[in-house]
Amino acid sequence: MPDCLFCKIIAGQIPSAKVYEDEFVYAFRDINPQAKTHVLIVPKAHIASCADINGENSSVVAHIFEVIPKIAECEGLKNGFRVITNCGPDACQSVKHLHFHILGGEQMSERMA
Ligand code: DGP
Repeated sequence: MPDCLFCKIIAGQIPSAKVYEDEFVYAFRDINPQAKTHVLIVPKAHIASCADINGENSSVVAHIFEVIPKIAECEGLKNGFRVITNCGPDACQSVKHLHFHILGGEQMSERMA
């Protein structure tokens, strides 16, 4: 998707701090961390948001959730972590490329909104 920030990061056109990469997904450090550890994991194929997951593309979401525990282990998140995806304006989704925030490395608030 030519005007998509995360597509440009995946393509290496915009630099990022890579944490993990395979054929289907790319993970990198959030530029504005909201916790001691804040990693974003995205599908390489452009999916705009959680609302656009369907039977054609959902296998990559399953793959993302297989990779997340590996990233958490590599990042030393032994005491737990939080996974969040923002979907649409009410949830303040700012980048229109499906992404999952992996947050941890410290005690987080019970509040999620
Ligand atoms: P969301 O608000 O859920 O759409 O999250 C988008 C996240 O993307 C936000 O936490 C900041 C991060 N972000 C935005 N631009 C860049 C960038 O150029 N590089 C990196 N590494 N992260 C970015």
